Amino acid sequence: MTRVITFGTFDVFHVGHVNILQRAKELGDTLIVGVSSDALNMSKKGRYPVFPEADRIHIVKSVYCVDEVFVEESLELKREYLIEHKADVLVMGDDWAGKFDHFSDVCEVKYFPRTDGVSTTYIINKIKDRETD
Ligand code: C2G
Repeated sequence: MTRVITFGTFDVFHVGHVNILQRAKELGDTLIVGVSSDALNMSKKGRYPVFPEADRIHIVKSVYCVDEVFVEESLELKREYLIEHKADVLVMGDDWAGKFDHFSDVCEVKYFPRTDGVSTTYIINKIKDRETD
C-alpha cells in the first residue's frame, strides 16, 4: 500500500488544488494532506489566509480523493511529518521544485506542474477588481 503525502495552504480552494490532489492520489493508495496552520501562513506569507484553518481543513477533508488530513504547524517539521505519516511519496507543485529534494532519503519526492491561470492571489485580486468596477 503506497502512502502519498502533500502539503499546502489550500486557501480559497480552486481547480489547481483539485488537480494536484487528484494527480497525487493517482500515485498511490492513500493520500495524506498537511494543511498549513493560520500561524504558519502568517509567518511564511505575512498575511492570514482568507479562510481560517478549521474551514480549510474541512474543505480538504471533504475532497473525494483525500484520505487523511493533519495541520502543518511548521515548515521545519516536514521530515518528522513524513516519518510520522509513513509517507512513501511526497508530491508538491513545481513552484516548490528542488526545495524538498533533501527528503529523498525518507521517501520519493515528485513535483507536478502547477495548473496554469489560477491561484489564490489571482482570485482575490479578481474579486477586488470587480468591487472597484
Ligand atoms: N497548486 C497548483 N496549481 C495552482 C496553484 C497551486 O498545482 N494553480 C499547488 C501548489 O503547487 C501546492 C498546492 O497546490 O503544491 C497547494 O498550494 P498552496 O495552497 O499555494 O500551498 P503553499 O502555500 O505553497 O504551501 O510546506 C509547503 C507549504 O505548506 C505549501
